[in-house]
Amino acid sequence: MEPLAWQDSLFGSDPGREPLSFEGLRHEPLDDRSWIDVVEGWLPDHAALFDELQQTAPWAQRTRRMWEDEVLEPRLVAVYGDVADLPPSLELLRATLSSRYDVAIDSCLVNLYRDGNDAVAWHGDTVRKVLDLPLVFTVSLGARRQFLLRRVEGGPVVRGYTPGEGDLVVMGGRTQHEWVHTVPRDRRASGARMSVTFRHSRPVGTRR
Ligand SMILES: O=C(O)CCC(=O)C(=O)O
Repeated sequence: MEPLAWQDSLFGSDPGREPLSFEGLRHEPLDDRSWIDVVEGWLPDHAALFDELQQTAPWAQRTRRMWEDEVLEPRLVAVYGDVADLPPSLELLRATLSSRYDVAIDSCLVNLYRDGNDAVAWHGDTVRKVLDLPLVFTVSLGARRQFLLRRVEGGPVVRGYTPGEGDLVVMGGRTQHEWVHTVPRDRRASGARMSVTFRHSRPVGTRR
């Protein structure tokens, strides 16, 4: 793959910052059943992981059925179905999040938004079909992009974030059932972004 550019912000990386610390965590309820946790700059050295994954991850562009047509998804994805195959850099993130949230994270999918034309449409994650209260963890690498939430039945955007540059966003409670999220197209995006997403298939609190 051609190297992808993303523009480091003047205030982005803070090399003095403790990596993978939850000290600055903000717990932000969406309502009384759903919530978002945010840790800005959770992975200060996000650029190194961006470069590593760009070169080594099993990238694919999937298709999606739209009426009669097969259309290409507007982003690349790399799926690690078996977490035993994770490279050490991703295993460290997985183990840290598993331990903090007391959950057996057992899959990892990385999205690559090559530029502002890449996006993901409004959706709730399919893990909601097997879990009542799923956690979905996202570590953002590279450029910032909008990440928006609205209620599943429709209506306006209720919450917006601009994750990138090592931020951690965790969706919890009933978020996948009662809310939907999107990363919309953005012609002003400053460059490429990756989202490293982690999911689990057994309830929280059943790690062993
Ligand atoms: O890139 C993001 O932050 C969201 C990714 C997402 O919605 C997904 O993988 O289902």
